[in-house]
Amino acid sequence: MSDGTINLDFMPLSETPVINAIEIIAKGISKAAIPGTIQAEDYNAGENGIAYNDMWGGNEGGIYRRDDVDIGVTNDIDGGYKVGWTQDYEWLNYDVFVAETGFYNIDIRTSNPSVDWYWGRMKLELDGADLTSLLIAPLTAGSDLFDESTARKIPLTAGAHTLKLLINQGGIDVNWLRFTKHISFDIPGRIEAEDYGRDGADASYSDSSIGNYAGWYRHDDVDVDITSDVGGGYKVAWITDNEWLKYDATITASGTYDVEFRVSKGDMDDAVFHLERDGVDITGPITVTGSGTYDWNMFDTITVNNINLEEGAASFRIVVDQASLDINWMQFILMLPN
Ligand SMILES: [Ca+2]
Ligand SMILES: [Ca+2]
Ligand SMILES: [Ca+2]
Ligand SMILES: [Ca+2]
Repeated sequence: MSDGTINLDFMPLSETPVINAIEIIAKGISKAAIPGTIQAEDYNAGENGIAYNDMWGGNEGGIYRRDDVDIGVTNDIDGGYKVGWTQDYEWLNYDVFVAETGFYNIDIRTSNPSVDWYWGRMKLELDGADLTSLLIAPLTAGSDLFDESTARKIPLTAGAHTLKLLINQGGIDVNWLRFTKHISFDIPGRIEAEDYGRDGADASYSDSSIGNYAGWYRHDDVDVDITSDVGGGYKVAWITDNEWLKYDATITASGTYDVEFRVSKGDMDDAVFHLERDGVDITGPITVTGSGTYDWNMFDTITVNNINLEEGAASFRIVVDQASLDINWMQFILMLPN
């Protein structure tokens, strides 16, 4: 056995050796290492309601483990097994060990063949506290075709923890969860609007309404919603006058940049915002013309040219002077290196 210990306890010598007892000590699933990849099917050993929550008795797939969690074989990139046949509010617990306190990116590899792009909700909790708020499993063309949703820059403390994957809306299959160290938002590159800092109100953001109105992705006061824009993911929405969002990044190359902003403006009025680096306005006022479509998932890319950036650590702040608009991401493109 590679996964446990068998102790054979013999009686004292007699004419014929007799096996008195066979003790099998199951090692169980050892604590999963973070950073690292946790296979969905390697949830904790234990009873339904403690190690996991599964609505129907037995393993529908009949493979790999013999409790109530439903496990199937997958032909996904790394093969192996997946947790499938998921129902609303099922969950799986994982004992994990975080090597080092810091920020991590978390990728969850799922299939989601549902017909509506806003289905497939899940979230992660750590030691009973919300870790990611609601995440969306990207739509895939079949139940064995997978894609990843990513939560970026999640703070974790070193040591042993219990991680819970909660499936709020079933119908998805889960292959694995991957934890990697978050280094920095590198520029040139893209920063998702929803990945503003994690230092709280007045340090990383200013938001005039308590709580996340839509409840997706983050669990502070910024209002983060999902979007059907190209690439999907999340957007910051319900922005009001003078709200702002801050992003710590590393500029790896000095030069002249184009900065693209992916924004939507569903109503008739114009919106105005600007971008600051380390407290200095680097774009001047940027006007977003009202589309009058009242479809806040119709995004446009606005490009601001000739922004000079020196390399080094940078704190960017998007300040909305006149609301409202929704913001999906901003992208820094190096046009002319210094
Ligand atoms: Ca079951
Ligand atoms: Ca797996
Ligand atoms: Ca709010
Ligand atoms: Ca986004």
